[in-house]
Amino acid sequence: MAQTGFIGRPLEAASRFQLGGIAFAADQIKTGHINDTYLVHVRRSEGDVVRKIVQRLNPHTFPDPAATMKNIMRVTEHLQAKYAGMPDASRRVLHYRKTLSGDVMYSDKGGYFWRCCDFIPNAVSVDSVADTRQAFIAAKAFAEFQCDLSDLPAPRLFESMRNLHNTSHRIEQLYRAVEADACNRASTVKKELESLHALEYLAPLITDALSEGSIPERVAHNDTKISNVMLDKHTGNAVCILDLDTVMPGASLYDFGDLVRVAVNPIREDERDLPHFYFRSEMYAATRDGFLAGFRDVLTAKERDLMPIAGAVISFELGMRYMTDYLYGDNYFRIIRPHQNLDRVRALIVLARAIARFAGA
Ligand code: GN1
Ligand code: MG
Repeated sequence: MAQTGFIGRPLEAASRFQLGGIAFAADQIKTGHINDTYLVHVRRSEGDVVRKIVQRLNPHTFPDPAATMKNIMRVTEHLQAKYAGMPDASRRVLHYRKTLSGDVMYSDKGGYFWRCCDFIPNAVSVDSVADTRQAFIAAKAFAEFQCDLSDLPAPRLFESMRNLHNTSHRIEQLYRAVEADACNRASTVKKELESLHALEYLAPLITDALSEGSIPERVAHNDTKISNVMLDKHTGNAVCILDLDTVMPGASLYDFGDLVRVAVNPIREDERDLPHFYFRSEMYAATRDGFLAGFRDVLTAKERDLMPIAGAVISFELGMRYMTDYLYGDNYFRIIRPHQNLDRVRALIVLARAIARFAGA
């Protein structure tokens, strides 16, 4: 599976970290739309082989990698201290490695930033939710993640991606993209734009509650798709939360909404055969129960009230983000075929409508 075209760079980057051996092979991991991720094999001086995850940050998404990485180090060190002495402590949270000069990132000749963390053994990551047990486990794990960070000492985390879940701001961005019409695509997506327009009433539901203070600000993960939780290979239980770039101040409902977006959807994010879509209500119930179990009694009544609609808000928002990217020519989200972003938009419109209908909104 080694990607020879890519192999030089991750190995070169890995060699800049304190790994106790020589990195000799790299495989690209192709999940994720933003960063470039590699599994690197390292032969240690003792003769055994260990695995590391080496990642190149996308500088367009994360314009201040040092601040993003500072957040990640604060979060992981907080969790490492919390889990110390517990069973499986070394797998429960990511451990980042320092460079030979003691930094948390290596900057290559092209100005790209790289980081390196330990590989989590005997665990798997899945792209879709197989059953209600898995939905429950993932939701509980992300809720516990938020809870375990609720006592993170000041200062407030840096906003590594401002307005990531500011849904009204996403509408403005979409309008600007339509106006710019950089690739002459706007006239071809009129129907989809109208469908998105009809969903705009969803935009203020979470962000306004947050800015008015009727729901609390919490440290949120902000990207809670199921592939971002590692599951134990044998038991299926949650082991470790991944993809910490967007961990920053947010709302419990951003994370819950994104969990619902993935769990209730039986088809792929970019599915073209939309008649196969149906709303998986049992997955919604399992996600809700897992999230409530992970939060125990911490969620406020207002947060609980907004839970049913949160998945529609996040699906609509992501639909607008994909549409914006499509109109500008597919520069943000990685695509592997033409019009993939538009297919994602169409699937998300169907999904947002179905969740809104379910929530009675
Ligand atoms: C992106 O690259 P990945 O898969 O971690 C995006 C999320 C979207 C997700 C949709 C930083 O996440 O916000 O929900 O795609 N991450 C960023 O699959 O924009
Ligand atoms: Mg992500």
